Amino acid sequence: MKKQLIFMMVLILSFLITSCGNSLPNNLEPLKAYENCEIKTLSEDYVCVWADEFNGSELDITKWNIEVNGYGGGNQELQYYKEDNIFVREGKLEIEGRKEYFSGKSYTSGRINSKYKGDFRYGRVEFSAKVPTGNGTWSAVWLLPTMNSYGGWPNSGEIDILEHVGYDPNRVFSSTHTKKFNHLGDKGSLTFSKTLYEATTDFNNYVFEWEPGNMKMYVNESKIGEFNYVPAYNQDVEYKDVYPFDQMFHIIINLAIGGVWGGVQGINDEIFPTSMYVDYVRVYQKNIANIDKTAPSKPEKIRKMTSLSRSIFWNPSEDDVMVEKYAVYVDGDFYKYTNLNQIRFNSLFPGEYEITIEAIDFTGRVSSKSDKFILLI
Ligand SMILES: [Ca+2]
Ligand SMILES: [Ca+2]
Repeated sequence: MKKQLIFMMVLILSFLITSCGNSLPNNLEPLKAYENCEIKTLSEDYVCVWADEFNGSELDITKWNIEVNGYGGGNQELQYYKEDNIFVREGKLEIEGRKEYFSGKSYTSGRINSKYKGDFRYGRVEFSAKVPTGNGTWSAVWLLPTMNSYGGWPNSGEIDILEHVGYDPNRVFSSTHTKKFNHLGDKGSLTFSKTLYEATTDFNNYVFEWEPGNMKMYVNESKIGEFNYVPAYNQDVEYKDVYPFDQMFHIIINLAIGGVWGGVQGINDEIFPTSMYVDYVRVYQKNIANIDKTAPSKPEKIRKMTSLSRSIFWNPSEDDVMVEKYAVYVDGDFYKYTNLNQIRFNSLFPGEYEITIEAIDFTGRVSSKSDKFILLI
């Protein structure tokens, strides 16, 4: 009897400790650092959640898929991607481009991706890479959407953290591709470049920081470019058409040969074999459960979009960490969540509606409701 009582008391006590220890509205837990990441935290904000230090003697296929094909990447590239062009040695990934006939192609090389093995939504990707030089190489470390929630390429987006072509050795490029802005469309992709004399001679540290509505690329701590969702400049489309970057993405590393960009100045066969190297890839995410303390600010300045019918946007709410989404209400009833500060009311009949909006952060904290906005459809 006494034993049972003590057991009960311990149970109640531990329940109390558990319920007091985490008072976040959505019970979000702190992140645990991935143990095989060489740098497990960056300040108190970021925790390493996925990494490959390339320390073994072969590619870790629990983290990567090896692509084998002669498809040309959709860019008329000339390589056949094979497994035996990919090495892990001396603590680094090496992808070797060769002048080698294989299955109808004149060159071979390698491409790996982390789909379903390293997929994430928001965070910070950091890697160290050295890329080859000489006409014909086209190196890239980039991201593609895991689920294509908004449709096939380019509608679900593409994020190129690092692209480099061998005929332009001292420059690195960062780009995004979307339905509205892509390299096959009349508006082109959105691209930044930076002069980097050491791109092909040294390992350089590349960083991609990704938050809702904002993405920044850096090399050696100096910014290459920044991509933001600005609805005022895109009043003709829903946010997903210019900024589908609110879903899971995964990493791709490849060395292409030739193609619509890499092959612009031809291919110098004298450069082969030649390799791109990656020392590590680390993915960090903000330890939101530990650092988020306050609710977002009230959504402000709701207004109608000028060229897209039945659509509104508003100023993004401020938060101490990040706003995850907005809850949109029509005549006081919940209508829909939207991840960025824009929505189209596809299912409303013509009429007059009273719209209110709340901002919600990743801990589930909710802002106060916006002022009412009268929408005429
Ligand atoms: Ca390494
Ligand atoms: Ca917050």
